[in-house]
Amino acid sequence: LPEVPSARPGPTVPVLPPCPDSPPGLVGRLLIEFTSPMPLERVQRENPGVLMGGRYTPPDCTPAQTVAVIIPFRHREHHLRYWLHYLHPILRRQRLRYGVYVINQHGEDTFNRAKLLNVGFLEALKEDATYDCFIFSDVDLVPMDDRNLYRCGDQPRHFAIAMDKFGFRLPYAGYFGGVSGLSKAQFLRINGFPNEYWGWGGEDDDIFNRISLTGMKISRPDIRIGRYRMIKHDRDKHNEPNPQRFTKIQNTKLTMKRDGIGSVRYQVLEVSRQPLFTNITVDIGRPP
Ligand code: UDH
Repeated sequence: LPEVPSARPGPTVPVLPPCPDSPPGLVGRLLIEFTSPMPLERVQRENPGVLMGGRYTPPDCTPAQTVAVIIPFRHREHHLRYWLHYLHPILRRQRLRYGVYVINQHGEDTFNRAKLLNVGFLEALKEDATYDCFIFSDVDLVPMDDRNLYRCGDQPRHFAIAMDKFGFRLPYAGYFGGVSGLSKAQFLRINGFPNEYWGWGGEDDDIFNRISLTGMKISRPDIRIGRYRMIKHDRDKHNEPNPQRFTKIQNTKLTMKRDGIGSVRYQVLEVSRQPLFTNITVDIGRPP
């Protein structure tokens, strides 16, 4: 009888099935409150599957995307603990492969949210070149429903559409603030975000303009699902409303070509991998 060559046994690599479009373990509406104290040790204990730097990969399936969650930050440690407490379990149930990046503005000069988000995009990619979806989230916003999936789609996504502080409604049709998501390609197509909005306001409208001007449309969840609680706070120091914002948002078409991810200048002062997130402290300069 002819001898049939036997297949050589090699190392077995378990091949996990693709993660389902609708994750089976979601619970829907969530009870969100910010009254009980939230020590970081407790949040760590609750999330043993989250690796150093705030990285997570589902154990039972292969996600289609790798998601970098980018948080603009300064002096909000107390909010960050609630955010981590609520978001890690939600993102795990959503079967995401993700990492959490806190982009911490160094010093006490005027805050610049959009520039920090640009820094987050570049620095996350330096950590892991496979990131292909970027979710930009304020530190004080927690979704009230885990069916609001933190993923990217074929259009830029606005997640925080029904916040408690706006009576669970969109405040105006072009609102794109709070929590948004763009694929890497969508982000690059709009030249990233503006670097020249110092202080509070306008940068989210500029981003909305960039998206419209490049022929894309905002995608949003159902209004019953895109609900958020915001942690109540007073206005921060050094983030006063920017009086230039009204004129600046008239000029996005002219400014977006020169001001964006292609022109962002900054200096990273420290990258530190914490148990539940990666902290990147950055000097982004000050307004001219
Ligand atoms: N942020 C910081 N530190 C700051 C300023 C802003 O971390 O000093 C970040 C943080 O992620 C925050 C986001 O930027 O969620 C947006 O800033 P914001 O929360 O100040 O903006 P929002 O529109 O509030 O939510 C404006 C001040 C409202 C004062 C209302 C008083 N009742």
